[in-house]
Amino acid sequence: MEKHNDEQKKDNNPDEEKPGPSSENTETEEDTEDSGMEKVRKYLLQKLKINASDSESDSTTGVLKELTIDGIVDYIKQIPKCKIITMVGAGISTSAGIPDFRSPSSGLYHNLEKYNLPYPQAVFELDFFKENPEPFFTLAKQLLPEGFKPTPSHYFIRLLWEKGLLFRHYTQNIDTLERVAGLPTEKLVEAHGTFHTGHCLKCRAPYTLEWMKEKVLENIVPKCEECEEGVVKPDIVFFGEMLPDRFLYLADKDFIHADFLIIMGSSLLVQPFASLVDRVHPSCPRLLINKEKVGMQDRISRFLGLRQGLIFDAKTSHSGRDVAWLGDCDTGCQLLADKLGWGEELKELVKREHARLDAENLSAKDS
Ligand code: CNA
Repeated sequence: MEKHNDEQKKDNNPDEEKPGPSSENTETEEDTEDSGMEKVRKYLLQKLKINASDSESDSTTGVLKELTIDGIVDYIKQIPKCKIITMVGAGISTSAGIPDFRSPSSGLYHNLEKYNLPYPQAVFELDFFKENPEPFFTLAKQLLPEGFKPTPSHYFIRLLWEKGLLFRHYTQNIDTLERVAGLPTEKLVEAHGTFHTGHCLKCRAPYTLEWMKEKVLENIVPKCEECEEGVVKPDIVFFGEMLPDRFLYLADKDFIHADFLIIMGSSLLVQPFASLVDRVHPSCPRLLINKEKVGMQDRISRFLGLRQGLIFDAKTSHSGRDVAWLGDCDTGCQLLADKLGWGEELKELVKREHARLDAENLSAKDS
């Protein structure tokens, strides 16, 4: 299989031989402009102390037969025990009834006006929360995992695990739906924390989701019963807080070993999560399943030839490895499952698990 992209190498290789004197006469205006730009590019790489190995010059692409879902399905099928990492955001939970942040009109940020915030993000900022926790808890009612059922996208990820293909699942979501869908905790990295547990901000006393739910659903700001002073905050990561150690440790270890990366339902706007797409090997194909294209390489990275961001405009599989499938996550996952020969299995799994959760919810209400 062709792994090297010689054309790209030639374009980006800073050590490339310069044309000799004999070629000088034939140099066109365009060539002069190109070599001028190349000089600027090299100068900037040097100034910014960017290592050649961070640039695209050593990239090895061309592992997909075609830059389509079919190309991806072929690729997964041909690698025994393909190690797949999934990276997701709020978009995989919207069909469960949980709004995302940024979708126009339905996203949470769009609907925050009533909370009189200085700016929408303040609701998830630690300093603001310490002063004024009420807007967060009012909003938390919409996000709390109360009666929400995982979506076909969640069960697709579970199916990847059951097939022995899921290397790790990285989620920005705090709704715990991966746990409800039955993903084992060792496969799960909750990058932005979770509602599953909470702690008092003053004395760090731990609290369960059930305890927190009771308060939030009754519109009470949860106060610590130990120190009787601190507010109890769910263990979700606010702006201004460190990400969980598990995320930092595993992200460093996992990504370079992945054979394939799937990104779903995220705007890829929150760092450092978004830049995980760059941690896989340069030859690792990446599939985005989302309503819109996101996480694309910016113009400066492109100019400098840096391997940063997704590149969907490659014309051939020889020069690219990224595929964008635009649409609803659940539909995209079902399509992928169909093409992998697991379509009926996925439908059955969703049906069975939803029936089980409905029965559980019913008996919880009765008791
Ligand atoms: P976001 O910034 O709101 O982006 C969501 C992305 O998903 C957008 O690109 C949408 O176009 C896309 N999208 C929405 N619905 C679908 C769908 N059905 N099919 C395909 N694509 C869809 O959310 P991110 O996750 O990127 O932002 C990170 C924040 C959001 C994290 O810190 C989360 O904690 C936070 N968040 C989590 C939840 C949750 O846990 N369910 C809900 C809302 C926000």
